[in-house]
Amino acid sequence: MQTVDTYVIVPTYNEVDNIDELVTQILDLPVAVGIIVVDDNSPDGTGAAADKWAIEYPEQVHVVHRPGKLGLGTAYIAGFKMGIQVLQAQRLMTMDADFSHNPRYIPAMLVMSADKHVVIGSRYVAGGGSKNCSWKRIWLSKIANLVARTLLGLKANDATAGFRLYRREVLETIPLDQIFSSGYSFLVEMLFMCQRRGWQIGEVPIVFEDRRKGTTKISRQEVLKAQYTVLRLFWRRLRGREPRQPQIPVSA
Ligand SMILES: Nc1nc2c(ncn2[C@@H]2O[C@H](COP(=O)(O)OP(=O)(O)OP(=O)(O)O)[C@@H](O)[C@H]2O)c(=O)[nH]1
Ligand SMILES: [Mg+2]
Repeated sequence: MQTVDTYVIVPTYNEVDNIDELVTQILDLPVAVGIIVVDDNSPDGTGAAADKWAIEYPEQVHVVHRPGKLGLGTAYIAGFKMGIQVLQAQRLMTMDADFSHNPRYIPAMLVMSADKHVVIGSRYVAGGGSKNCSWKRIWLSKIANLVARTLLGLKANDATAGFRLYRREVLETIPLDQIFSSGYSFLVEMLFMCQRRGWQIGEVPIVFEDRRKGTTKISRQEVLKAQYTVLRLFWRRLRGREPRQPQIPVSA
């Protein structure tokens, strides 16, 4: 078996209907990737379902258990720490558990990571798109992207996507414990930090599909919190608190 140096972080909260199929599909990919499930003590038993995979595939599947719902952003951070400090990962990916992010795009994202430090699975580049999403969901995403790109100067076309790959050296420069957002706006804050530090960002087209099973965790409160995060980062940008570094060349 190939040694695993890339792990996909999958934050879960009540994803018992999705987790088995997702782990199966990731392990079946023609590339060697491991999985770090970060479960927030899901009442539906997702954590226990993930544990069964970790027992069967101790090299590839790892589970971080947290005591309660602590937010998407902090779940990613817990996964990054596990990947960097414990598993010595060279690349860490993030994706949702609900099949909105199809694992079939992982190989193409890995290929692009040879030339880019951060790779986004993107709805808004040629070949990408959204399937079966309500107009409300599509507009929420489009407006969030427009605002983040305009106020923060983000260059990526899909700045709010949760399907990403970060090379290890990128994560080593980001002060994870200082990230302000605990929820969905973590994604915007993280991208802002990566871009300002000069890391090169690429996008692979993906078709985002609305979740088939389970329920959304995005609340009105999350949307408000995201607006606050963007304004806070905009203020930091205006005050020159996050100086723009020159682009860093990509090494092999
Ligand atoms: N560990 C953890 N996972 C979370 C938390 N909130 C959301 N998630 C997971 O993060 C991923 C994205 O959440 P979703 O509810 O699907 O949000 P979304 O994809 O933006 O919204 P939908 O389009 O409605 O599915 C899913 O795998 C969730 O189970 C949380 O507080 N803790
Ligand atoms: Mg989802």
